[in-house]
Parts: sequence; structure tokens; C-alpha cells
Amino acid sequence: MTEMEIALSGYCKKDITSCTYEELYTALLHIVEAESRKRLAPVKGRKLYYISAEFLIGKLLSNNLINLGLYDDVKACLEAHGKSMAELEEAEPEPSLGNGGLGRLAACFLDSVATLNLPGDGIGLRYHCGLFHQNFADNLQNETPDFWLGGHDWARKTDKTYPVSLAGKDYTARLYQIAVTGYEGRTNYLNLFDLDTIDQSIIRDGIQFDKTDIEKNLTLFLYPDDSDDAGRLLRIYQQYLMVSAGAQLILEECLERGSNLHDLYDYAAIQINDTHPSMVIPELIRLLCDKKIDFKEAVEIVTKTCAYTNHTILAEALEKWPKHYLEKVVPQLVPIIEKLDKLARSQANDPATAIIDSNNVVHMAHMDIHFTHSTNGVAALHTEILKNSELNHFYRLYPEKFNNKTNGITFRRWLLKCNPELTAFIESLIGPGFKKDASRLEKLAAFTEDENVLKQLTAIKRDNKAALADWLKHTQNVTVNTDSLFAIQSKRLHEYKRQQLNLLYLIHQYFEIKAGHMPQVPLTAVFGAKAAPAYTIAKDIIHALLVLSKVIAEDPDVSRWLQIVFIENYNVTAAEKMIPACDLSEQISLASKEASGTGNMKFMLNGALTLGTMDGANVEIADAVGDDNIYIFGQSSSQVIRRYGNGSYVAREWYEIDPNIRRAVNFLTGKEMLSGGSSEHLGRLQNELIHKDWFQTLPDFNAYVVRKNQALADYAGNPLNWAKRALINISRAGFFSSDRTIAEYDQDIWHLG
Ligand code: 26Q
Repeated sequence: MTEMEIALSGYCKKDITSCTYEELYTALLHIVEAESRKRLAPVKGRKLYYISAEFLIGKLLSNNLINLGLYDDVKACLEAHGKSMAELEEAEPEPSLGNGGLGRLAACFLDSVATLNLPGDGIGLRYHCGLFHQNFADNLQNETPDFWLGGHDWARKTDKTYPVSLAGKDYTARLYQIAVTGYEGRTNYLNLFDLDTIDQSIIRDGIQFDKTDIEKNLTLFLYPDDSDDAGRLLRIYQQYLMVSAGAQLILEECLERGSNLHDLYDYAAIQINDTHPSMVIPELIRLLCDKKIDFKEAVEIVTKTCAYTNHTILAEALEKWPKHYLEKVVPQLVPIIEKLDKLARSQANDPATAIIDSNNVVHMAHMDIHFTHSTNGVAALHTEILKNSELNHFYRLYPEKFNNKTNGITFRRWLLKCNPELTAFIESLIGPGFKKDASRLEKLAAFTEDENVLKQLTAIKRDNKAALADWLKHTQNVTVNTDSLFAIQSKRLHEYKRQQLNLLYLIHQYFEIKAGHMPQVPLTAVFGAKAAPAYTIAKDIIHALLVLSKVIAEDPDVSRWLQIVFIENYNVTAAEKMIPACDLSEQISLASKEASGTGNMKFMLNGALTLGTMDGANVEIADAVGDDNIYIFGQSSSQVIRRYGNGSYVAREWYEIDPNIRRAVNFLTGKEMLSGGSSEHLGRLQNELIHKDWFQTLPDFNAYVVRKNQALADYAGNPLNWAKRALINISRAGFFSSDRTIAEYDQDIWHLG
């Protein structure tokens, strides 16, 4: 027997062959935890605390096995007993503790911090249902709770608790911990706080619950609907529970390690992930003042210890709270925030940078920039836009605080875990070094003219497409044509990301095919996206895509050439199946709106070509691969910013002048769509496109059609050349490793260890 067989059968107290997958999963969870504890290491010097309302960690078993070097042993052991790794993975529930990019970034960062052997923990919340589960009925999104905490999860209850005062009442936050394993590296923790009093039985009618019953509801869901006052207040309750318990944990650990708090900066680096944890600033000041440190010094200590990352330029996503909300939930912070506002006003003498504005609204981002030592954007273009427009007043005040940290992704999950066949192939060509030093992928450049290599790369892509097709058959009972080009747009549903542009293209193609203008290759357009429950137009876009998908499927003239697949409940697990199977990666946000994007990097690494605008990190991807190896289209960010600035965009003019646009937009409420769709949803979307189109879909429409059709023609016309360009993309993906990103944060901001 191998060591793994002994451990597994010992744990299950029976032969492996007779174990259920549940039993094997539980056994492995404990084996992995024991192994990861061995890699806990004492902290010397400064330790990172990454505070974030979201950690979209995905399933952990395979990932941890890979990082601990146990994956191959376990796989062999299971296979020897007639069991499969894939089925084992299905026994694990996915913790959906995030919405999208920001949460997934936090998860990638924890992986890289541990892999680089840096001391650094996450601080967040233990949501009982996380993000809602999405399913489709009558071509509409339905939301149901996702009870992922079935007893077999990775979060260990501890006996550590912290008192937190919410709206003048005392609550007890309890700490749970998930071990974060580095790849051949150390183990850190993800610290998640919760209340013992949460009651899942108050959920009814999908994801509804009494929003005022804080004791029972506080950590039930990630970002519950914030379309009403009670929802918005709940968000502040959640945030304060996280930062107050988090701040107490940080101070406790630093005191234990010998800090006298005056020197907190020598023990802790606190990274604030967007404005969601911003209240940690006044909370730390409050706690330090309680320990008899004077206000002025407390402000200095906190400013030196904390740093802030901005993830958005959309004004509506920058958190601003009416002061009376804070007076209700966190009255203990209000006098501190008022003092900080006074201080900021005296330092800056610019009302545009005030923390509390003349309407008594508190601007969380303003507090972050004044009272941290670093403000960073998440891609080069994003940081430039922050400096030159959105946050220009602050940039002029504190130019030294602004810096860029282009996002990255962990190659362990987004290559080794999700694409083992490609990983093995790369290893056969250039050795294993790229797993820890992503820049070594550049060595693949030596093979771009090697026909045999290109054919193998094509075969791997075909296998991954077949695997996605099998999974789709099994989960959604749809059959897809694996000889078609797979174009995938997977990300949160938002108008700025422009799934509606893709929709208009698909309608356009429908007409072209009907008219006998066939594309060079059949196209499978794959979508994965959840819409915020209260985001009406986003839900209308989902509806239109689902209805169109059926219109096409039922039309044999068109369905040979075109298919739309909308994947239900898009999450990390689905992404791991979709990304390796993608030929064309859709990154089509309105230039200037997508701060970075990280899906774009995952698709590139897995050998897809990008079809995208010059937005976010697409700009850096285009730089890395060169014009021949990417499909760029659309307005530039400066054109867009100018159009917004002079208010010169009138959607209706584009609709009236361009017959193709008019035909596609009109189709939304034509008889084909209305035969299965709802005139309320489709009419509202059509109206939005003609009369508003805030994200300028129509001006980019023609350029998008031309570029996408060019991609189809290139794919069909010269498959070997396509493979060559895919290989070039992979070879230039090294820069987008989160190991690089974390090394930069450490060097410029954190100075850990
Ligand atoms: C704000 C106020 C009230 C309720 C909710 C929110 C809220 C919630 C989530 C605001 C923003 C978010 C999430 C933002 C996000 O995921 N941003 C993405 O961050 C990625 C990582 O940096 C970038 O790659 C993406 O470009 C950016 O959209």
C-alpha cells in the first residue's frame, strides 16, 4: 500500500473501493488540513492583512492537493480503486464568497502571498449563503440561496471571539479560519468572521428575508439587495462587523508579537480592498485612542499602516453613505470621521476632496486616500485615468501616494488545476520552472514555427472543448458542436461590460445567415453571467439572450451556423471548465470603464485570442502580444471620456443612420423574439438602447462586427496560424501572474517580513 492509501483507508476505516465520494472528500479534507498545518511558519517583521468583503476562493481540495504536492498521489490512489478525481471534486460545495473580479483577485492574491512565502492573512466574512444560486426559468434569472456550509467546508470554528457594537447593541463576532496553502510554500490563513446567532430559517421566497433582524441575518448573504434603505444599512452592519473584529484581531496579534502599538507599522501592513473595508481606518484610530494614544498620533500610525486599492471608476460603485446611516449603525465612528474630515479640509483646502460633503454624505474613498499612504489602481490605463480625471484633485494633493499594480491571476488554479493537459504539454517543452516563475513561459517562443507543437496545441484545445461539451450535456442537457469556434464572454452582467453588444452581433449574424451569407466557421457563443437581483436592465439582457438562443435553436437554417449557450450559475467551478475550452475571449467593455479585468488574463494563458477594446488590462495584453495576435476594436478611452465630457452622444442618431443597427435593435421586439419572450423585458431593453445607451454600444457596433468576423475567417482559413498566435499569447502571459503582482505590492507598499 502507498502512504496515501494507508492514510485514506485509515481515516475512512474501510477499504477505499467501498468508500463514497463524500467519505473520501471528508477524509482528504482532514489529511490536507493536517499537512497544511505543518507549513505554518512564525512571523518575523511585518505581516500583511488583506481586508476584503469578498474572497471568491472556489473549491479548495484539488487546489490544496496541488499546492502541497499531493495531487498525483491522490489521483493515482483513487484510480487504482476505480474512483475518479472529477467525481470526487463534485462532492465539494463551492464557497461563493464573492461577486466577481474583486473577490477572485483577493483569492489569487492569498495564493501568491503564501507561495512567495510571505506572511499574510485575509480578513473577511463567513457568509452562510454567499452569492445567490442562479437558475433560468421562463427565460429569466431566478435567485435561490446557496447553502454551501453543509458541514464539510474548510472554515474551522475557533474559540476566538471579539465584541462588536452595532447600533448601540453588543454582538459577538466569532473567528473561523481557512488554511491557505502556498504552492511549495507556507500556509497562511483566511480569517472569516460570523455571528453564532444567524438563522437560515428566516429566508423565504428565494432570497428574501427580514432585513432588520440583524442578529439573525447579518452574514446570511453576500451583498444583499441594496435597492432599499434596510439593504443599505445591512451592508454597513456587515462591513463594520468585519473591520471591527478584524482590527481587534490585528492589534491582538501585533501586541502578542511585541508591538507597543506606537510601532504598529513595524508589525502590520493593512490593504483595504476597495472601499468596502474603509471603516477600518476610523475603527483602528478609535481602538488606539482607547489604548491612550493621542488622536494625532493614532492618525499617523494608521496612515502609515494602511493602503487602499481602487477597483472602479464607475461613480455609482464608489461608496458614499448618508451620515445618518453611520449615526445609526456606527455612532462610535462618527465623531472620528468628523475629525478626519476637519483634518482633511485643513490639509487640502479643496472642498472636492472633503470626506463629508455639503449634503452630509460621507465619501469612503476620500477617507481612504487622505488617511492611507498608498492608493493604487489595478491596471496601467486605470491608474492613469484615476490620476488624470476621476481622482485628479487627490493626485494633485498627494502625487507620491498614487501607484499602479496591474492585476494578476494565480497560475496554479488557472493553468495547473484547470488545464492539466496544457500544463503537461508546456512542461514537456520547457520544463516545470514556469509554475513558480511565470516569466519562463517566454521559452515557448522557440516553438512558434514548430508544426508538430502547433498541432498538439490544437489537439489539446479540441480535447478541452470536448470536455466542456460533455459537461454541458451532463449539467444543462445542451449539445454543442465542438467543430465550431467557441467565443466566450463570462463575467458579471453589467451594461458597461456590454453583453448587449455581443447580443446585437448575434442578431446581426442571424440576419446574415438567413440572407445566405454564411460565416467561414460555425460559432458557439457562450455566456456565463449573474445579474444583481435588483438590476433590471441586466436581467433584461439575460432574457434577450435566452430568448434569442431558442429562436436560433429552433431555426434549422441558422442553427447549423450559430448557437448561443448561456451557462447557468456561472461560478469559479464553471470558469475552470470554460476557460481552457475557449478560442476567442470576449473583453468588450466600453473603453475606460473596466478597471482591469482578470478573466482576460485567464483566457490568454489558456491559449485563447482576445477580441477586445483598449480597456483595462486589455491594453497591456495588446502590448505584450502585438497587434497580430489580438483583435482590438472600438473607441479609445480618450474618445469615450471626451464624448461623456461634452455630452455629444445621442444613441438615437446612430440607430437612425445605420440600417444594420436599426435592424438588430428592431428585432428585439419583432415577432420571432416575442413568440417566446416578454414584451416588457425586450421593449425596455430596446428603449434603453435607442434612447439612452449610456455605455455607447451603438458607436462600437460596426467595428465589433468587422473584427469578430475577421477572427472567424482567420480561424477557419489558417488553423495552424491560429495555433501559432495562441502559443504566442501563452508565451507572453507570464507578466499576468499574481506572483508578479504580489511581488510588486510587497516591494512598493508592504515590505513584509
Ligand atoms: C458598492 C456599493 C453598494 C453595493 C455594492 C457595491 C459593490 C460591490 C462589488 C461595488 C463593487 C463591487 C465589485 C467590484 C469589482 O469586482 N471590480 C472589479 O475588480 C477587478 C479586480 O481588480 C477588476 O479586474 C475589474 O475590472 C473590476 O470591475
